[in-house]
Amino acid sequence: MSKNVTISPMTRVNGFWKVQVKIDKGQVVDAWSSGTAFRGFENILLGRDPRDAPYLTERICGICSTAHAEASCLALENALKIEIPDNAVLVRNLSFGADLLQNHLRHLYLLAFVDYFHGPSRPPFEPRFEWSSRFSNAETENLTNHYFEAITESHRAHEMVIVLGGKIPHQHGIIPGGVSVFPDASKIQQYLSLLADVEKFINEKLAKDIEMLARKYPEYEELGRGYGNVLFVGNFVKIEDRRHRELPGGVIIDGNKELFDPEKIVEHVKHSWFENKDGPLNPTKGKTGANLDKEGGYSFVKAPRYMGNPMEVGPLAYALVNGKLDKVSVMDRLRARVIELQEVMGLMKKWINKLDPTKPIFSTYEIPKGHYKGIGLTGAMRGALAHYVEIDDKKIRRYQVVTPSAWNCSPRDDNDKRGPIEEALIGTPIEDEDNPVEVGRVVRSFDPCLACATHIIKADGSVKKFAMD
Ligand code: NFE
Ligand code: MG
Repeated sequence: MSKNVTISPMTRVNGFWKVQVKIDKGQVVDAWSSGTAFRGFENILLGRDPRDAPYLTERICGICSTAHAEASCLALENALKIEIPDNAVLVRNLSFGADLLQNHLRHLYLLAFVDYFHGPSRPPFEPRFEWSSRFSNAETENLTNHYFEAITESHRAHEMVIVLGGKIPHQHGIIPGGVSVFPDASKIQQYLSLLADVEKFINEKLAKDIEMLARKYPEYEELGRGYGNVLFVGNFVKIEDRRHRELPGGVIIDGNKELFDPEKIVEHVKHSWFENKDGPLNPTKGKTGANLDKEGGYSFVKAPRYMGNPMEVGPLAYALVNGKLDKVSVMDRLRARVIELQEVMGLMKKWINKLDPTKPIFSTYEIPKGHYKGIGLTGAMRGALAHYVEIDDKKIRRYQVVTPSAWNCSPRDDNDKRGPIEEALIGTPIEDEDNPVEVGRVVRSFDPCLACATHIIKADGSVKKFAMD
C-alpha cells in the first residue's frame, strides 16, 4: 500500500517549503513541492522610484541578496540605457562572486552534508531522521571540524562582500549607475587576504570532502536526475563586451544544446495560488494577484517554463552548458558547486588586476519621463535569476522577479507536468518510510531557497518529527 509523507519545513534555511511524497514499494512514485508563503515583493515595488528596486528586492532574501541587487540594477540600466564604468562591472563581479562563495560553503556543509554524516548529538545536528551513516568515527570527526570551519570561512567570504559593499546581507555597494565604494589599495589588500584563506579551505578540505562523499554514497551518482533539461543564463558581465558573460549561458533540452532566449520563458499558474485569467505569460507581462481559494492550487511558487519545459537551474546547469560535467544527479549538483567555486576564485584575481583606481565607478543619469522597459538577467548562486521592470512617468509600473528556486521548486504547470524537483524525486528508493532521509538528499542537492521563490503565512498541518520537547 502506498503512503504519503509530508516534510515541512523542508529547507534548513529560509523555511516556507513543504514537500510531499507518495511512497510505494520502497520508492517515491509521486511528489508535490509547495511554497507556503506569499510575500508580494513584486507588488510592493509598484508606484515607487525605480532606484528603490535594488534596495527592496535585496530584501527578498538574506542569503542571495547581492544577486538581486545585480539583477535589479541590470534591469534598470537596460531600461534607461545607462552604461556603467568598467570599474563598476568589476566591483560588482567581485562582490557577487564573494557572496557566491559564502552561499556554496554554507550549502555544502551546513545544508547538504548533514544528510550524510552524523554530527554531535545536539542542535543543529539533532533532531534528525534515524539512519546509519557510512562514515567512520575518524571521518565523522573530520567532517564535523570542517563543518565548523566552513562557518568561519563563509563569514570571511561575507567580509569580502562587506569590503566592497559596506554591509551584508543587503549590501549597499551595487547601485543603479555603478557602485558606491571605491576599490582602493587597502580594500583590495583586505579582499585578497580574505580570499586566500577561503581558497585554501575550499581546495584543501571542501573539494576533497565532496569526492569522499561521492565514494561513500555512489548511488547518488545516478539518483535525482529528473528531466535532465537545464538552463543557465550566464554569469558575471564581461567588461570587454557587456552583452557577454564570463560564464556563458545556454540551454540543454533532451541532450541538445541551444542558445538561451529570454523570450521563450513563460510562467504557468494553474497549480499556484495566483489569478489565472490570462493564461501563461512572459514575465514582461507578468502579474502577481494572489488567490488563496484557487481550485487545484498547492503552492505560492509559479511554474516558470522554457518552451513548455520545466528546467533545472543552478551550478550544475552552468557545468553542463560549459562542458565541465556530463550527467545529472544528486552528486553532480554538489560537485558542480565546487567547480563553480574554483572557476570564480580564478576569475576574481583576473578582475582585481583589471581595476583602475584612476577611473570612475559611477555613471550619472537622469530618470526621464516616458515609458521604459528593461530586463536584468544574471546567474544567482542557485541559478538563473531574472528581474523585469517597466517604468512609467518616473515610477515603477510593473516589476516581476523569476528566481532560481521558482524554476527548481515549481509545482505542476498548465499541462500538469511536474516541476524539476518533483520529477527528480520520482524513483528515489526510500529505505525506511518513517525516516525518509533520501528525500532530503535529493531536494537539498538543488539548494532550494523558498524565501526567494515565494517572494501571509498560510498556517497548515501539524508539526511532528522535528518538534523539540
Ligand atoms: Ni533566497 Fe536566491 C539565489 C535568488 S533563489 S536564495 O541564489 O535569486 O533561488
Ligand atoms: Mg515572480
